[in-house]
This record gives sequence, C-alpha cells and structure tokens, in this order.
Amino acid sequence: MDEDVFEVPGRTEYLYLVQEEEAQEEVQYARHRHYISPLLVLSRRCVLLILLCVLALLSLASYLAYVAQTLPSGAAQVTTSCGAFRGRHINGAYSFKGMPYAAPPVGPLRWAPPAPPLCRGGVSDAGRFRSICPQVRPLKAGGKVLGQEDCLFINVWTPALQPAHRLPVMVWIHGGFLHMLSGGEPGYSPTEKLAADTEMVFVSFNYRLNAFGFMALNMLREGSPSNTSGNYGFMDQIAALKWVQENIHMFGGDPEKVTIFGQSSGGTSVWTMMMSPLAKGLFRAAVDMSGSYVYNATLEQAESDNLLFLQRTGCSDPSCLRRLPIADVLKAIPWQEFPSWAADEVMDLPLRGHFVGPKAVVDGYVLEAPPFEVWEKKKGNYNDVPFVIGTTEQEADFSPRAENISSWTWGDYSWFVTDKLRSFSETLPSDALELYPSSARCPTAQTAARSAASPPWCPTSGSPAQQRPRQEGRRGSGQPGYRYVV
Ligand SMILES: *[C@@H]1O[C@H](CO)[C@@H](O)[C@H](O)[C@H]1NC(C)=O
Ligand SMILES: *[C@@H]1O[C@H](CO)[C@@H](O)[C@H](O)[C@H]1NC(C)=O
Ligand SMILES: CC(=O)N[C@H]1CO[C@H](CO)[C@@H](O)[C@@H]1O
Repeated sequence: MDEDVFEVPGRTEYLYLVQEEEAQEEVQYARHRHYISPLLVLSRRCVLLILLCVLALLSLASYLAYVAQTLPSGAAQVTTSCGAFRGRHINGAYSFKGMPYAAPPVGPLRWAPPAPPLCRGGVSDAGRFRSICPQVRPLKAGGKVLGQEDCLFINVWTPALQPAHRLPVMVWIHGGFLHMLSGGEPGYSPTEKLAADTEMVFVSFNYRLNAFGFMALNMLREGSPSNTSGNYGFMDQIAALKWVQENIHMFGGDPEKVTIFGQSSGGTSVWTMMMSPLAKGLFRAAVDMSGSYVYNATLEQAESDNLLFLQRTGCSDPSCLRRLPIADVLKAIPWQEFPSWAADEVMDLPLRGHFVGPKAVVDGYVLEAPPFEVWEKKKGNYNDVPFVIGTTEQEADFSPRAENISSWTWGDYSWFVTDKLRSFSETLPSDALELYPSSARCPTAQTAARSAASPPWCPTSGSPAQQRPRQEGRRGSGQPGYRYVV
C-alpha cells in the first residue's frame, strides 16, 4: 500500500485514501478508477510496444527460416565435412569464400601443426574472403602490419555443384616470398569467370607466412609431431590439400583430378608439395611458375640462425613467444641480417650464398632432403606426378633500387650482370648474357638493357654494339658507378 499511496498524485486523494483505509475494497476500486499513475500508462504503452516488437521478430524469424530453406537467387549451399556454407553464383560460376580448413592457429597452436577446424552447426556465410595471415606491406621492418592469426581459410570457385560432374580441380598456391599476400588477392586469385570459362574447379587458400609460418627454433620442437620446428606454412598447405580430397566432390570436383599450381614462392611451395612424403597422393599433377627448389638450410642451421629472432623478442620460453602480439613477432624478424627473411635480394640479381637461408627448412619431416636432391637422386618418398616447370616473365623487377635502369646502356647491363653473377662462377655471367642478349625483343624500336629483364621497358637508344659502359666520372674506383648500387 505504501507505494500506491506514494504514487497518488493529489493531496485530497491522499486524504481520501487514508480516511478510507479500513475499507480495502473501496480503496482498490477508487485507486483503479481515479488514480492511474503516469508510470502505469507508460508501462501499458511499453507492453504494447514489446508485443509489437515480439510480433516483428517472430515474422522476421519465420521469413529468415523461409529464406534459409529456399535460397535467394544467386546463392547456393554446400555441406562439407565441417559444416554447411552458403556461396554465391555470379559470372557463370559459384564461389564459396572463407571456409575454415584448420583451427585458428592461435595461442598454443601458434607454431604448431594445423589442427582440425572447429565445425559449426547451421549454415555459415561464404560470400567473402576472410582475414589474411599476419604480414607487413611493404616487405620491410617498417611495413604496415596487416592480417589476423585466425586466417586458415579456403576458397572454391566452381561452374557446377553436382558431385557427378567430377570436374578437374586446380589448387592455386599464392606467392609473396612466403612472407605476404593471400589466397584472395585481386588479380592474383582465381575468379568465377575463370571457373566458368575453363569448366574447372579452382581452389585457393591462405597459409601461415613469414615468422608465423616458418620460424624454426629448438624450443618450438616440444610437442611437435616428429621433433621438428618450422615449415608450419607448408603443413597448412598439406592440410588444405587434404580438405580438397575430403570435400571437393561436394563442389562438383573430382578428388582424383587435382593439379596444384603456384607462382613465385607458390611455385616453391609446389616443389615442397612434390617432394614431401606428407603430401603424397594428394594431387595428380603439379605446375611450378617461377618457383625455387634451392633451400638447403638444415633444421639445426636454421634454429641456430633464428636465435637472433628469439633474442629480439626478449622471450626465453615458448609460452612467452606464443603470447607476443602479432606486431612484435613481425618486428623481431631479422629483416636485414638474413636476406632470405627479407626480400632485399629478391629485387636484385642474387649473390652467391645470399638467398639460401632459414625460412623454408629441410626439417626431416615435411622435407627429408633438399628438394632437388630428393628429385634428382630419387631420395625419399616424393610425389612422382607429371610436373610442368616454367618461369614467369617479370617475376621480379629491378625496383626500386635500380629505378634508373631506364637510362642504362647495354654496357651498363653487361657490367651489372657480370658483377653480380661472377660470385657463382666465372662462366655464369657470359652464359647469362648469352641467354638474355641485347637482341631480345622489345616493344619499341629501341633496344635497351631493361628489355631483357623487364620487357615493357626499352628506354635507351643506340645499338648495343655502339654502347660503352659508362665507366668514367661516376665513382672513380675503376668500376662503373651506379647510383642505385649502395
Ligand atoms: C629432439 O632433437 C633434439 C636435437 O637434435 C634432441 O636433443 C632431443 O633429444 C630430441 N628430442 C626427442 C624427444 O627426440
Ligand atoms: C643447395 O642445393 C642445390 C640444389 O640441390 C645444390 O646445387 C647446392 O650445392 C646446395 N648448396 C649448398 C650450400 O648446400
Ligand atoms: C637519370 C635519372 O633517371 N636519375 C634519377 C635516378 O634516381 C634518382 C632517385 O630516385 C632520381 O632522383 C634521379 O633523377
């Protein structure tokens, strides 16, 4: 009663209530008839509003349930071994993007082999690429930090969804020095149109990169499958290929007709998949575009070289390493000290010994021996499948360090090639100059040094025979001086 009394608006009514307080029925009656408080009015409105909201939500829910059953035009649904996904149909093919093929490699799973994905009930949207793996762009210590560790996603483009189609499957392994990029780069990934035009199923995926994907350290061996460390990015690639074997038939693909193809470090990855006993039987053909098979670092060597990374993190145990923020891990990479961690030598002609280092390692698990040795000497348990090897025009460019290359003469070019390549052998420079001669085709009337390395550039006039190395007056050390050579 106290509350009721308190709510009574007017003084007279209060008196009335007090006076009649023994006649309870009368009080109740009077209160209901005369003394409805503004708060009570408000709650009636509220009740009405809530009712309306509930009704609206109910109708939305039934609409969504209807939509889920009858997919809107342009959508498609596939049930994989780990959940159902809703994709899109555009430009003549279906696409399913951002499906997890492994558990997020976070916390204790950082620097551990990929674990099975966490499967979700219901239908997940697969209409967009998900996070790229942690990386810096541009590729140097001061580059911008991008990406998330929860990045192990796979994408499928297919012209047909019926398992009976049994279409050939092309699995794309992206490049980026094992340091950067993703399976969803615009202009560097499959598209719906490609799948429609070729009548084939295309797959791309993200794999762990840089220190996250390739850090070999003795202390990270603990709990590893075969007392190894490093090569986690390659293990991700193998996990993605296993996902393809398990699921691609649901996307109209034939798991027995899988070809892997990759460019640059994607080609290097193709070499690894060819030579890895862990990838055996997961594909029937392979295409390497500008990959490298020269990575000879032993696990012990890499682990020892990478102590510099450990030192920079300030950590002394694995759990500290696994707690480091992404940016701190990327910052601790020995960008300058080991050129194979950085990309310094990628934009230049290589020097002997500079491009073999502790990124991909011969760990005795993913790789039993250096790739070429496995192949040439038939050492180990490699994937003996048809293999196409090619080189991509303009795979690397002389930039930005040699940005003045447009003013080079053929003499400059010949000096540069000789200077760089003679560290390998006395005959290599002349072999190289013969392979990339001044008569190389050129889109303009002029013929110049850059055309051999980077065809669209043909800036210097004059015929090669008349050119002289610009030796005088630059650096005065008997060598031609070039402003780009630091
Ligand atoms: C793992 O390898 C290291 C270095 O070769 C060795 O000292 C250690 O005993 C090995 N551990 C196991 C469990 O085999
Ligand atoms: C690295 O591997 C390549 C190819 O297998 C081989 O020719 C080369 O001699 C090796 N280099 C070192 C330093 O082991
Ligand atoms: C001749 C020429 O192109 N020189 C350029 C070389 O590169 C430097 C650094 O970018 C430029 O400042 C010069 O103009």
